[in-house]
Amino acid sequence: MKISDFSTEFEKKVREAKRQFLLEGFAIIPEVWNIPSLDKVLHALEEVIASAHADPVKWSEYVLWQKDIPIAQLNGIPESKMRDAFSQIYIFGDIAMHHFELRNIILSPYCIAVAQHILGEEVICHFSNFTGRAARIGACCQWHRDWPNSYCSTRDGFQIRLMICLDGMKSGQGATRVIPGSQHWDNARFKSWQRHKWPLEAMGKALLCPSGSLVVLGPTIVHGAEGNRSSKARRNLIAQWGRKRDTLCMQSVESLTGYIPQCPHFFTNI
Ligand SMILES: O=C(O)CCC(=O)C(=O)O
Repeated sequence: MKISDFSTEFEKKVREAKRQFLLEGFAIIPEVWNIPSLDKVLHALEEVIASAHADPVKWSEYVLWQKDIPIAQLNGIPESKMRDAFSQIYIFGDIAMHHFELRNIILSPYCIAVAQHILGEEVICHFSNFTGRAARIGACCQWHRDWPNSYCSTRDGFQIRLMICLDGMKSGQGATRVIPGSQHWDNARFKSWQRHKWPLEAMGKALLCPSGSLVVLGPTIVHGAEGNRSSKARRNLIAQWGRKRDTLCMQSVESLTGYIPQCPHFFTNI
């Protein structure tokens, strides 16, 4: 796909996303993929998830189960559903490595174009994962910033997370929440705010979007995610991208670490 193959509607959405990102530290690009085109991706994801359930020991290097996260993240799940909650996948690391359909969507021209337009120059992929929030028993994720972090950080903080929202995110479905304005806080302000342990549901703004949307999170926007209490799963594929020229610190190298797109998809900066 060349840049000339993008629809004007997509180009308009990406330009709008950059405007939103510069102002708010995050952006929502609705309906980048249509539902039929997500079918094969969901099918691939279900296949990979089924393999992990069938042989957890074999997949232990990649999978973080809900049984292994702090119990507070499962608050609100009834005792009778805890066993089931424990057996859900929270994060599946290096997800692009496990199926070509997953790699294809994570490295799709849409994602590359968004990463390049937002970061404003040649980009490099850092890592990918699947973040799951199962229907009714999906865990929450506490308030945090993505930069700096001990798993994978650029030295100077020029990095973004792209979340492909396969099921969309509705209220009560484990939507990501952000604290507007927090991208400008210095670290001391963030740390003192974090000490209050603010509840997730009551604070900030939920990033609601339909299936097939792409959410962009900047490095310092404070965010978390509600537990999923709805009857629909909330499955996101996440990739972190940075500028090609930046120094990267990584705990372990993934299959997409260092991937540089061969075909640039720049939009002019108008
Ligand atoms: O799953 C989410 O909604 C948020 C993911 C997240 O916090 C992250 O990738 O840093």
